[in-house]
This record gives sequence, structure tokens and C-alpha cells, in this order.
Amino acid sequence: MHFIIVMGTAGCGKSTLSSALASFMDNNDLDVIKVNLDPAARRLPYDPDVDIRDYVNVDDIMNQLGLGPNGALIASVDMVAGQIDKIKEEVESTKSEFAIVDTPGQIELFAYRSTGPLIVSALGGQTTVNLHLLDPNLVRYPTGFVSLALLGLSLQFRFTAAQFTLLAKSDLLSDEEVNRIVEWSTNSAQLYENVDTEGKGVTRDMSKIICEVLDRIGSRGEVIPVSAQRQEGLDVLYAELERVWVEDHTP
Ligand SMILES: Nc1nc2c(ncn2[C@@H]2O[C@H](COP(=O)(O)OP(=O)(O)OP(=O)(O)O)[C@@H](O)[C@H]2O)c(=O)[nH]1
Ligand SMILES: [Mg+2]
Repeated sequence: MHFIIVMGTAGCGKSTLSSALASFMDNNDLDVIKVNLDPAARRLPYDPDVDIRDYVNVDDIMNQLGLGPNGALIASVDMVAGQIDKIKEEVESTKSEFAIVDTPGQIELFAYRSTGPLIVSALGGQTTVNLHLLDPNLVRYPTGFVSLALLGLSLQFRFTAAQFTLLAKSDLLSDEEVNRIVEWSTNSAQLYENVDTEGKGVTRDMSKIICEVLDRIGSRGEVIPVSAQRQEGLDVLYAELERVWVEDHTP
């Protein structure tokens, strides 16, 4: 099975993109399942084939342990770790070729506690690709782009899988803004220049240093603009994913 793990800051469009990508693959006759790993999801824009809420219920945890919403969320994400074997079994029992995995809104709970890396490695799979979604409202400014690039690096550090960076909800930005963001992802000198001219104070100074670090680490690939709402960019994303799957079959 090939796994596609969808990650990003709260509200950046993970669930909607998971749904749109699944429909895109479905329409191309691919056997794909949708896995929801967000125990706190209220309403999902898709019908999950495997759902963490069948194993861990935030409301029950709140009541049983007398916790507030944040404490219950932390406890519930941690409890997911105890259900990994069952989830893996359920995922594998579908015998699908592809699985799209939607992750909790609070990325710090998933990525920076043990659950996220544990579950991703336990699922195993032939290939695993992480999709890091960038929130358009933050990433439209050069210093915002730098802060999310830093988060992307940190995710890469926590999960040693292949990682693609997507500009989510690209329909909310002008073509000019989208092009600028794509340019920043491949042209660090341009990013540095825009940080220098548009940033302010300590944020600008720190961003310039981070730009240098990003430059030293090297390219993390061009940002792929996508709009789940308009079904745009999914073909480009799919072509990139396909390259990973094809390489996996190349001796
Ligand atoms: N304009 C536009 N809005 C979008 C798009 N994708 C998602 N949204 C909206 O963004 C909001 C958040 O989308 P979700 O898919 O729930 O985001 P999420 O990252 O799963 O959110 P959490 O799981 O709560 O962190 C919703 O109001 C969506 O309708 C898009 O491509 N374009
Ligand atoms: Mg979601």
C-alpha cells in the first residue's frame, strides 16, 4: 500500500484536500481509501473508510478523565498510539493500493508527540509521502513563508518520508501572489531580498538568518499550488506522487 499523509497547521485545508485528492484518484480508477486520524474532527468533507473516532472519542475522554478540551485532545492523540495495531489491521484489511491519511488540526500534537511518527512508521507501506500544506494567509508574506518553510524542515526531521510542499487554497490568492510563493521555494536569493525589503525588525533579521540555513540545507522542491475547492493543481500533484511510486518499482 502507498500512503499519502496530509499535514499542516490548523485549518489549512487538510481534510478538504484529502477529500479532493481521493475523488481525483477515484475518478482515475485508482483504488484509494481515506483514513481519518483526527479524533477531534466534528464534520469531515468525506466519508472515511477507516476512522480514528471509532477507537478514540474526545468527548468520552473529556467526561471520563474530567479534562478540558485541550487536555482531552492531548490525551486522545496520545491514546491513538495504543490503537495502532488495530488501525493498521483495519487499513490493511481493505487491501487497497493507496491510502490518504488526514491528520489532526493541531500539528504539534501529531508531529511533536510520539503518536504521529509512531503511527506513520507502523503503517509501513511500500512508500510514504508526506504532504505539507501551506496556509495561504500566512505564506503570502516573505517572513510568513520563511516560518512555514522552517516548520516544513522540522516535519522532514520528525518524519523521514518523502515530502512535498503544497500551497493550499491557491484560489484565495492572485496569480501574482501564487507565482511569487512558487518562486521563493526555488530561488532563495529572491526570498532573501523580499524578506529584507518587506520584513520588519527582529522578524526580518531572524528570517534572513533562517533563509541562509534553508539555503545551506538545499532545495526542498518547488511548492505545488492546489485548490481543493476548484479542483486545481491535483493533476500536477498526482504526477509528482506517481514519480515516487514508479521509482519504487524501478530496480
Ligand atoms: N477557498 C478555499 N477554501 C478552502 C479550500 N480548502 C479548504 N477550504 C476551507 O478552509 C476551511 C478549513 O478546511 P479544512 O479542510 O477543514 O481544513 P483542515 O486543515 O482539515 O482543518 P482542521 O482539521 O480543523 O485543522 C474550510 O472552511 C474549507 O471550506 C480551498 O481549496 N479553497
Ligand atoms: Mg481537518
